[in-house]
Amino acid sequence: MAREPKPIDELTIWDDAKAMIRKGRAEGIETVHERLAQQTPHCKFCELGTTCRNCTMGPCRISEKMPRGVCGADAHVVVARNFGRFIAGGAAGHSDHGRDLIEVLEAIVEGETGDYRITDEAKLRAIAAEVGVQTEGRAVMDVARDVMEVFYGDFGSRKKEVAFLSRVPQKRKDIWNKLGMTPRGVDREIAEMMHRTHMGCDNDAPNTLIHAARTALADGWSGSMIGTELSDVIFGTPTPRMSTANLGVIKKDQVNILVHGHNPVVSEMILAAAREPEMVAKAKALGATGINVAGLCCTGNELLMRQGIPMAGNHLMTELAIITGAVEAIVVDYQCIMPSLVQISGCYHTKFIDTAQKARFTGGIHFDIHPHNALSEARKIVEIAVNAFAERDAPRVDIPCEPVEIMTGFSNEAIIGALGGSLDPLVQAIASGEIRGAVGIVGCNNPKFKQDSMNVGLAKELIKRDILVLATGCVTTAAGKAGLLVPQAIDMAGPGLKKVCGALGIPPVLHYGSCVDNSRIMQLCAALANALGVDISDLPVGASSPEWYSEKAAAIGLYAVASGIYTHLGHPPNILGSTVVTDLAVSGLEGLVGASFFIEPDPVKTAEMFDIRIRAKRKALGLSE
Ligand code: SF4
Ligand code: MSK
Repeated sequence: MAREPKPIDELTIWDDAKAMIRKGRAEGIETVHERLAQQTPHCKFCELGTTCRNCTMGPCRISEKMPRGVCGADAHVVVARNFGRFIAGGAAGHSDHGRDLIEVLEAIVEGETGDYRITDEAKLRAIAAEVGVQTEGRAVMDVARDVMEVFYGDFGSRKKEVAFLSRVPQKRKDIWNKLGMTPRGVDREIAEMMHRTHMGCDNDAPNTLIHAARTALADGWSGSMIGTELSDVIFGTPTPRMSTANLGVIKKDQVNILVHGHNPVVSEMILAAAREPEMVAKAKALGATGINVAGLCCTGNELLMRQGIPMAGNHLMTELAIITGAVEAIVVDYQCIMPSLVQISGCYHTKFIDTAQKARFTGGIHFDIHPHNALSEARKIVEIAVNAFAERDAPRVDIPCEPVEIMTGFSNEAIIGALGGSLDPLVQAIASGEIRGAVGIVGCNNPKFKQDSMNVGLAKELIKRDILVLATGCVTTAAGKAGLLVPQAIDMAGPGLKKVCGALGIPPVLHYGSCVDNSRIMQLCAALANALGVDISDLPVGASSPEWYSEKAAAIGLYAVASGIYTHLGHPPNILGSTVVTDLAVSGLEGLVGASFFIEPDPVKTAEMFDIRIRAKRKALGLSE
């Protein structure tokens, strides 16, 4: 029997969220929390990962009484196959996002768009040199064309390794080569995972997991990394700037447009159109004081990092933002967009607008956006939003709080700039113990957790221990709302971190970008390891996805581990039905790649685990613990 939804106080740590869940319930609007209650308890076989529907001799459920599927597959094979496909899904999402940026670069190079351009030529030339493209004395478009070809090549089958492995320490590459884990091509590894998990192929769980790691590495060191780097080239490399966050960024007197999804290609155009004086004049003619473009999830992070737009919320705030009754349009690209947003938009005057052929929503208004028509289509979208302002039902508007300040825009280039041009001061701060280590806290919300309790709780516990936190994805908004993304947050940090961040005028939790921008963290770790002449697994660093939900987050976790980074998850993926797979994930991988996962739902205990790990890594490097 379905369960009753939990009391509101148990669902989230945020007052703005509580107010909107309450308003939604009063107005008869169902959200993720009600639907989770309806779906609980979940299927036990699926939770354990022991159900298989990879062929029509099944579907099969593996248990003590029924230890093998119709084909003979046991629990280990079934769990490994399911996990492998889960990882392939995540890698496909990030990497297809990366490919879309290559297509925009191609449109620029071929002169097929005037809406996009190369904004950061220096970065283009820098990455060209890293992937073996000649730059000296060459015109920018010639360099861009060759970079485009190299990156398209990363998606194919002709390479021995993807291009950005040029960044990886040789010791790490040797490990991958020995294990057969070197990512050769993004689409190749994903396709091979689908092949291996067909009935009658890879029936050895550890072998399937090695390929899962290779698939994830193709995501982290290619698909995602290309997404990040080309976004910087096209839209500009982020630099530190101030902005605001929480539902209070939605303005009562303005046309509010929320951009949601992951890829900045469309949302940058929406912002550009909304800033055009003619469009603002139209909004004013209808009684609004302006047009406010605010972000949700990672498209929000992308525009926040580069343009400083305000951030309305993370994953579990997306439905609640509409319930304010003050959103004229929600414009989406792809990934993490709950289909329920269409229904909730329909309860208000909100227009739900989808923009990607590969992410259509029944009931949404569709615009087919491509590089050649992006800005003109964006203008039509903004006009729809402006006109919707006249349909707003004023008595139903409730914006529950005032926004809080945040600092954003921490790319590696910005960090190196702030450090005076090299990583040396960071290396010295780590060596002296002022910064004892660093942990990337990344990923999502999941209604199975009290929203952001782990995301925020862990960040606070780590900075207290002089461990620098780099945040991406939906953790960024959580950290911002908790006051951790402003320089004054050093008051919550330990003495060493307080000193270093205070001197630089930066927060102890750095907003490092969107989900694909975890590649920035990987690049930083590789650069630190290269600077010290060690492997990534030797560094006093860690990664965590406390409240993760998505296939993409699992792929991120796996490429972090395979890169040598000890990685925490707040709850396990659906693998517990196999001791072989579970043991490999939480311990066996340590012997193979020098890192493993650990699962822990408590933020204090998690921080303690990281502390122990960082102490051990520091000691092995000959540093004070
Ligand atoms: Fe069952 Fe094997 Fe078919 Fe899976 S592949 S559904 S375990 S028969
Ligand atoms: S949006 S993958 S809920 S971080 Fe990147 Fe947030 Fe997780 Fe989506």
